Amino acid sequence: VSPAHRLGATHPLALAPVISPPATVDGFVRQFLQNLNFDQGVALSDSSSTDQYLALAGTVRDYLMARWLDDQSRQRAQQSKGVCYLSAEYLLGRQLDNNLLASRLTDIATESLAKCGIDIDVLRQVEVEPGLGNGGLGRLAACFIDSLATMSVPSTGYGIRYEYGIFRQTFIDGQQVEQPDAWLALGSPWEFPHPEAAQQISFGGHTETYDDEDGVTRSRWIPAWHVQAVPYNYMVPGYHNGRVNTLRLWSAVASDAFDLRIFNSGDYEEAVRAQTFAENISKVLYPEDSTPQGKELRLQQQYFFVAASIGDFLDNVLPEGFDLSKLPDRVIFQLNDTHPVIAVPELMRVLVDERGIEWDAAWAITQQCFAYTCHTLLPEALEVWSVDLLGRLLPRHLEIIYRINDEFLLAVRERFGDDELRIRAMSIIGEHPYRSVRMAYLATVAGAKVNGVAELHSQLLREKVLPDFDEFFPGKFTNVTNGVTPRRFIRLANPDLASLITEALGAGWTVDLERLRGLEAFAADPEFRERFAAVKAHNKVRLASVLRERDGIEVGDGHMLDVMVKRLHEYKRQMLKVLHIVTQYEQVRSGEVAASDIIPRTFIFGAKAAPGYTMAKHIIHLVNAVGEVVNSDPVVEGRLKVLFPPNYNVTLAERVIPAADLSEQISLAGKEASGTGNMKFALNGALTIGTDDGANVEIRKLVGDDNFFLFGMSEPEVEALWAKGYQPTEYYQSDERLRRAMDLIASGAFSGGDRSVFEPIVSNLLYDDRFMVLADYSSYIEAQARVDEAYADQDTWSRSAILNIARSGFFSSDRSIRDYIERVWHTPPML
Ligand code: F58
Repeated sequence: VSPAHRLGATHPLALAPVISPPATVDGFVRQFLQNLNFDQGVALSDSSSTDQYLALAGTVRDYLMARWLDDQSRQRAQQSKGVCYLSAEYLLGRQLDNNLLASRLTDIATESLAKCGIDIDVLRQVEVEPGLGNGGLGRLAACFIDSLATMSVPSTGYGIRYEYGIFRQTFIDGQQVEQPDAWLALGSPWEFPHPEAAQQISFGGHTETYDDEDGVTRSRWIPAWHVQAVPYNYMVPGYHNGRVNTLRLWSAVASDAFDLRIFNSGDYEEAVRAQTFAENISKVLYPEDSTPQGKELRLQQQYFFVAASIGDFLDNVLPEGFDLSKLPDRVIFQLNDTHPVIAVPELMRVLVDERGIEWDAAWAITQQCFAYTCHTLLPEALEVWSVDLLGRLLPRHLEIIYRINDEFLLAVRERFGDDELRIRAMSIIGEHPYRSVRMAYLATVAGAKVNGVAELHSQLLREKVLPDFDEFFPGKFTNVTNGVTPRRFIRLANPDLASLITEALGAGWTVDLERLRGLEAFAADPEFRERFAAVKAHNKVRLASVLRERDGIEVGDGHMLDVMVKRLHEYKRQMLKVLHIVTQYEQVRSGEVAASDIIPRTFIFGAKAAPGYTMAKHIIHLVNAVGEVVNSDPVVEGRLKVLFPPNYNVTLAERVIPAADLSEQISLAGKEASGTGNMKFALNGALTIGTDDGANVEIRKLVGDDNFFLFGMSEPEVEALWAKGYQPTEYYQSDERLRRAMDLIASGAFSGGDRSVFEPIVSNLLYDDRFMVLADYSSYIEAQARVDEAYADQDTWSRSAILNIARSGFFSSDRSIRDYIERVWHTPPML
């Protein structure tokens, strides 16, 4: 009996499958006008661009709907294993073009709107991208759900529907000022709220013991307060495969029961305050990148979304009466960094306290249901929660964590003997500087697999960060090198390159990126190289017009585009780039180099600093200040330009990356876990100047040393220098170019003569320099000279650029997902 029959439906339409509108211009126009009139409530003649955009989005949704509904029931019905991707961040980027592309509607939509007198390009600009992530980690999650859908992996992405995403960055006098990102202000046409499917999430209170019917003493949680988690569903269409997966983001609202109790006590203001308190949980994305802040609200967010997601899976995805001992055959929860790791004790709590499963059996289930991806190596970035805070917010979970730890340490003792040092080192509970739960350790103990995000990172994770765990859990550690979706980052972002590739290789490369190998043969063809160069030149023109309109800034005509876009962090070493620029400028200013001898370059920066990260903000200020001086000093004859468009985001990335000639990936070796921007640039035919760090290592191996500008110390060399004792001043004293560049900054030349403005940067580099900027300076300057030399021969440069594309097919997120399936998830493909 079909579900419709079960309702007692008799009309043939009610019994038919959902019907998609006809995929024709007439069908599209009809649906669009219907949405404009009936959903937006306006006539075409009176409609604003926003109305039109919302109606267009609604129309694209309508075309995807039948498949989405179909896939949802299929995923519920099928008995095989699926992936629940748990991530606190999804940095999605704009949805319209992606969804048009996936559903093959781009041409029809363009023509249909033109017939209505509307330029679709204008509507594209209306969309505000959902910036529900900080940087690489959030963007990776977005690439992964695209690949999961494209590869028909039964899967759901779970996360948080932040009301405010990553802040909007503006500059005032060259300094970063943050503005709230009200991305929902104009309405959000891609989401489907389901308040009726809300999950109740509890917090606080205490635990108590009681004897169950069998006389066994058990613990239970008496929480103090609750909030409702309301799911908002987003379509995640696969590329040209008819699949539509779901991204489910949770939004917090006050629970009725809680309100009512307070209302009944007659305290109206308190009731409203309580509501605000509850809704704060999903109010704003934490803009900290790399160093977690340990704030209570953040732990609330983490628990809120994982408890809702696990509850949703158990209640709504599993069939009634499901035998939970079989849970590992049905689901793997992938933990995107430590942010969702509180899911581990939550699943234990549900299994033991709510479903009455005995501890050991529950633990055996739990250990097979989780896998953990680590995205960092910086020790200060490994998340810990104070026992105090965790115990206050989630007392039962703390008990569970203690028991997991006790049993784990017992097993460690059995294996390694009473080696107290080692036991202290491996304990999930840290003691210094305060008692805390080490979330990465908890994830490692609970996860069936633990992976790093590039070869080098995974190796260092095993050897340097968690060596005891590697020894204790043989086979648990693995690597899955990151990847990026070629749909968004080549096909959509670089349409001309995509056409050129398709012309050369046929259309299959968008879902089988290794086919780009076929371009190697074309790299030798002078005509193809010329056509590639024309595409690059055109992308520069497109970027120039975006920057002119967006920010009123001008890219230098005929310049090499040298781009460094990523979060601002000392380990990523934007300062090294600044020192290179200042060196070149100083050489012209002092007359050592004639301006006419400079290879014209425009340096483009894009970077947000965490609002509380003072040094990062100083560096942003310095970049802007250097730009202001260099760009207006006639001595450089316009041959050096420094541009820093504010508010770098996915939308801007899609314009900047295809236009770039040179990709700056210059972190201190051993610090950048992987990087994914590096992959996007290589795939768009930029050459990389980079250290042997993160996925740069793999990029260089694949593209070859002739097509990559390597510089700087290797990770072992970095270690050796630390061991020997690093003295940054030695480099300052012995390298004249470096000294002159630093002195120019210190002199106030970029701060109207005020020497105090950039003094914190200068003294930090001279007397601390944790990320060894000065040690790698000379090697970097020499590599940049090689870049200049190579760029002078445009034809050879194009050849290298094409080889970069041809040899980077490995970095598709489709390949990453295949690796996860093979090494971590072991999920069969969906029927
Ligand atoms: C990034 N991490 C890594 N963290 O830095 C980068 O090398 C890697 O390519 C990428 O993950 C994907 O694996 C990262 O973006 C964050 O943004 C966290 C946000 C929440 C607070 C802690 C940092």
